[in-house]
Formats: sequence, structure tokens, C-alpha cells
Amino acid sequence: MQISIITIFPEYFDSPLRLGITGRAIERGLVSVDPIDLRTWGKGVHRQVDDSPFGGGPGMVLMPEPLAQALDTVAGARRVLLTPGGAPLSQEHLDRWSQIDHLALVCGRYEGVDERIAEHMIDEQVSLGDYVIAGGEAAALVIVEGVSRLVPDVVGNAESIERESFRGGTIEEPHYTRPAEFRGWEVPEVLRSGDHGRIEEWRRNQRQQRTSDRRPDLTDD
Ligand code: JF5
Repeated sequence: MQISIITIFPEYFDSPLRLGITGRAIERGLVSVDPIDLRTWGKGVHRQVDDSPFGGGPGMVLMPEPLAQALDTVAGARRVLLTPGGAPLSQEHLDRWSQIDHLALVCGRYEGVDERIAEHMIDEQVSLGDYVIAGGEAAALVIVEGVSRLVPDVVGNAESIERESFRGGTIEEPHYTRPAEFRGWEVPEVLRSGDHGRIEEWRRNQRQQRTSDRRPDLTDD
């Protein structure tokens, strides 16, 4: 799978993507990430990519020409814009994108991109959440990590991916490892009982309790 990232900070992606699961996936040739420097098509000696908004007002807007030329280089890709005005990013997006050959991520910034680009050259707009950060680069990194680990053969245990948080519509139960007592804090007795029926029931209960406490928006009742 190829992931192109249109950005004014191509170096932003260098070191985080070399580490961990994404690093291994890239090394093994299962995923390739290619940052594309938007300033390649910038105007004038300063390679300018932003301009003031028609109608006035504060801030700057990403100009259409450089973005259009950058997007012309990713023909055939699914084109996704990262912007606080997009739909909330979910596991469903990541699942779907992990199954395509070429994903192109466009990192928004300033007040946003010229609407004609959003309208005619972007397939989907997504947001990490209801807050504003300086640019879409951090969101692009989240998507690269979230998608890469779903690409076949990147992660060994396919079962843990199917069982993880959100797949069952609830958040996960708590997990413990040795020692059974740490600084006086004990692992719940049931998990050490060896009774797999009771353990499964306890875990199901914990998932439901946590989901209704922390994420009532995920419960149907
Ligand atoms: C951005 C205009 C993009 O702030 C974000 C963002 C928040 N959630 N997901 C992305 O992106 C930067 C700022 C302003 C467009």
C-alpha cells in the first residue's frame, strides 16, 4: 500500500515513521509513505502556498494552484483532507483505507484550503476531533499508523486486531500482568481463578461498565 502525504513539512514524517510497527512495515515493503512537498509548486521566490481570503477576514487560505498540482501527481489515489471541519475519524475509515492501493493525505493548515479544491479534488474530509491544531500533519501521522497496522501481514496477531477496542462497540476491559501484587495493589481475584467462564463474564461486565461511564455516546440505551 502507498500513502502519499501532501504537506509543507515533508521532514515532519521522517523519524516517527521509522519506529515501531510502521518502521517495520516500511522496511518490509508492505507500506510505502511518500511525503510530497507542497512548496514544490509554490509561487515566487518564497514558494508561497497561501494567500489572504476573498471577502476579507483574518488568516490565510491554502492557494488552489499548488494544491491542484500536488494532487495531479497522485492520480488514482483516494484523496483525504485533514481538517477540523471534517467528519470525525473512526476505525471504519481506517479499515476501509487499509484495503486500498493508494491513499493521499492532504494536510490542511491556516484557515483551510480553497473550497474549490475541497469540492472538486478531495474525496473525503476527516477530523481527529473537536479541537484545532496548527496543521493536518499530526492527523496524517495518526492515519498512517492506524492504517498501516491493518495492512495484511504487518501485525502478527490478526485476532487481537479483531477483538480490540471499538470493534465490539464497547471499549476494552482492563488488563493486568505479573506481579499479582504491586505496591499493595492486587490483580482482581477472578483473573487468577482459572475459571474461564467467570473470567469472560467479568470482562464483558467491565467493558459495559467502562463504556457507560466513559463513553455513554457509544451505548444505544
Ligand atoms: C487544520 C484548517 C486544517 O486542526 C486540524 C485538525 C483537527 N482535527 N483534525 C485535524 O488540522 C489542521 C487547521 C485549520 C485546516
